[in-house]
Amino acid sequence: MPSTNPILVPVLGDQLTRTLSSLRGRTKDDTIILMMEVWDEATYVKHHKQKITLIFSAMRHFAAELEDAGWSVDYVKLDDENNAGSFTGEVARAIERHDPRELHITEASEWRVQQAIEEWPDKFACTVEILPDDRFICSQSEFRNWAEGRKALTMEHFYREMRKKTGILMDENGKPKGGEWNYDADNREPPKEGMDPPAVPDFEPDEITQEVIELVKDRFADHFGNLETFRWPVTSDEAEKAADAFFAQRIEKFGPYQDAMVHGSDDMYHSMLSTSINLGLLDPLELCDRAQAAYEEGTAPINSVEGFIRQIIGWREYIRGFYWLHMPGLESDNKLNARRSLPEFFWTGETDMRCLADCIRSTHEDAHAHHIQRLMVLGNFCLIAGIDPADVQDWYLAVYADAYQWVELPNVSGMILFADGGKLATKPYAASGNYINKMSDYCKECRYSVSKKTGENACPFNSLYWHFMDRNRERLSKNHRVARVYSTWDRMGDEKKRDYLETADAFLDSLTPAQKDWAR
Ligand code: FAD
Ligand code: DLZ
Ligand code: SF4
Repeated sequence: MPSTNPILVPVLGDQLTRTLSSLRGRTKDDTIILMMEVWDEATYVKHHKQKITLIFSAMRHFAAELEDAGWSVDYVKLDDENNAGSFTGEVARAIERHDPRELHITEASEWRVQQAIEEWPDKFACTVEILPDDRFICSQSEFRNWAEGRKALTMEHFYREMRKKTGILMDENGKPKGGEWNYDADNREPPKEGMDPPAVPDFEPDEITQEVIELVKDRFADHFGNLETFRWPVTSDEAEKAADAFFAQRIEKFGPYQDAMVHGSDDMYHSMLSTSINLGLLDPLELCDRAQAAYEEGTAPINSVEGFIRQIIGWREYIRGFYWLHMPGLESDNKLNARRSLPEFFWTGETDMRCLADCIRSTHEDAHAHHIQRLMVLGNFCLIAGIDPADVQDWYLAVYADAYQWVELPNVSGMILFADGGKLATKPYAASGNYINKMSDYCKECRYSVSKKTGENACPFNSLYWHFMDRNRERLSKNHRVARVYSTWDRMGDEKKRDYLETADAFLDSLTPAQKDWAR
């Protein structure tokens, strides 16, 4: 007699799609789907209030959709009596409740959680099957094979492989559509005076979201972030509407203004879809197909379409492959020996540096900042001020609604901090105030002067840049992409050099370190 006991399928907070590998092929009459709000996940860093709200609300909506479609869902709320507080503890309790014959789970996106799951076969009496997460285009083993034997893991090379694999933006002769693989050179326009990008759709919190907002206000009162402005899509229908708006109104200018920064604006022509993609509410390949269709229908130019597709099948896939290739270990890399604590102003926004204050404001209000704000303002500051990678990782992981360690860590450790010693980037993305001035409207109303190099009123990025170069000379001067910078430094007179270093030291001494318990 075949067992009539059910199959238990735990679905994690970022696995909210019916096409998930653990749900495919399951039948409604012998499956119990388990979803768990647990204290450990909500507090391993002190996530932004909007991030917790987004994940719990999206989980509750997904559970309701599954139930409406006839699935049995065992949903454990954070405040349920006896909630064990961890995935393993809750799965153990669910096994007691349902006595399943098997447990099927799609692998976790994060190493920490996957480690816990891998202990389940020994811990639990039922058979445990761990399935690959095939929502990604490139599997972990495919990325390992691609990386093997390569001296440098150049994203552009990986990206071209993904273009060939998917056929996206490829013509019938196997050549890139439009003639080029990459149109980045056309995508570096500074903001135009008076530009007015169409608004990103807002999704009013419904009853389910309101209930979660009350829970978060009550239980996570000391976490960073504003809840009044919560407007993220929490269902796949809402996420599709957000994607519709992007393809109808903003993709056309996505490319040229991808790197532009405007005070008061963290969306510009960006898609604002990362939260939905990472949760599973949107399929990344479908988005690329829609972008390609926009090019073919003539509603968006090739540089915008290729730029968007490169972020998804290039950067996003590369980052995920890179994470699994280098974990564990990436989280403790500190190859530039950066030891300074994160400044308090990262949590309060109280700094006279107008660019940083604006990026921290949007991070607080929206749990979002766009890529160049994360990379060239916040990230560049952390790099050249020598902030400890552990502090920076905790901050980025906590404050962004789209942050999971698999995507945050390679971006922080590899892309902004060079803490991995150059596994991801060929050189540190260090820049003076000049770059920010060129690509934004921040500087003209800043209390610091971007054209001043040294002294109290000089833009701190200018002196920090040289301080960074000087203190890392031994490590960086052998890098041929940086060597030229040292020739410039060496040509400066001793007095000028001393001015730079003293200005930077005075600025660094003025920073108040953050209270440690903000993040943890
Ligand atoms: P768009 O500009 O519209 O880009 C389209 C999509 O491309 C994004 O939705 C995202 O899915 C993908 N994408 C673009 N760049 C990257 C990248 N570098 N890595 C991975 N995916 C990318 N993205 C996250 O999803 N989660 C994070 O925790 C995260 N942390 C970051 C930390 C740092 C230091 C930096 C520099 C970047 C980080 N990013 C992260 C990447 C990027 O900044 C965000 O994906 C983007 O800002 C989200 O807004 P959007 O959806 O409007 O993106
Ligand atoms: C980020 C997060 C938070 C805040 N809370 C939960 C939760 O209570 N339950 C859950 O299933 N997932 C949560 N997540 C997301 C997880 O940390 C993440 O989805 C995966 O575990 C990735 O490995
Ligand atoms: Fe930022 Fe410097 Fe410009 Fe001020 S002057 S906004 S600190 S880059």
